[in-house]
Amino acid sequence: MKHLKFLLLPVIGILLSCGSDDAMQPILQEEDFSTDLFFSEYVEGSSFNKALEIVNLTGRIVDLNAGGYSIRKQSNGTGEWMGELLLTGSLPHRNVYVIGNENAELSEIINNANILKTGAPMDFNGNDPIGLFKNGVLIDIIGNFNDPEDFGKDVTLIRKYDSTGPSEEFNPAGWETLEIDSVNNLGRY
Ligand SMILES: [Ca+2]
Ligand SMILES: [Ca+2]
Repeated sequence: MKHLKFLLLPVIGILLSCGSDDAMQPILQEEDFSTDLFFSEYVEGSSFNKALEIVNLTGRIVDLNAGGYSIRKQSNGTGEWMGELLLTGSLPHRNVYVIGNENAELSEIINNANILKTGAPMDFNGNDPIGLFKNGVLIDIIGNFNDPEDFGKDVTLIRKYDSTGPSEEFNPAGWETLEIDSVNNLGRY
């Protein structure tokens, strides 16, 4: 026993010094987390092949229902935000959440979807701004509010990896454009 005590004391001393040393803490925060969820992908494909993807880089599990997250669109870039779709379920850090049009023909959309929806807001066709809302407040947007011009027709848009947070202003330079019906990136980030 005497030997054991002798051996343990230095170990306990090291543990105590680590616990009280604030310099040890930043190791857990090396990653730059985003302030909130944001859109990571937009699929405006042929027929009903339409999908949206949201990524969680916040560093925590997000309860979508409790957080009051929803999707809306501004039909043809005019009028009020409409077609609210409430999001449900929990989204772990580094995971994505896919919303698909229920009538999509591409299996990648159907199989990767967390929610399938017919009609608004999943009936966008290139000139309908799409908003991510939190408790009714816009936090991220694809397209230009109050602008009826096409911004995303017959394309897949992928958020570039240097875009690391939500934005209330659409910045086309922050998105990579892929050809129509590109769905290989859906369901992953
Ligand atoms: Ca439209
Ligand atoms: Ca993706």
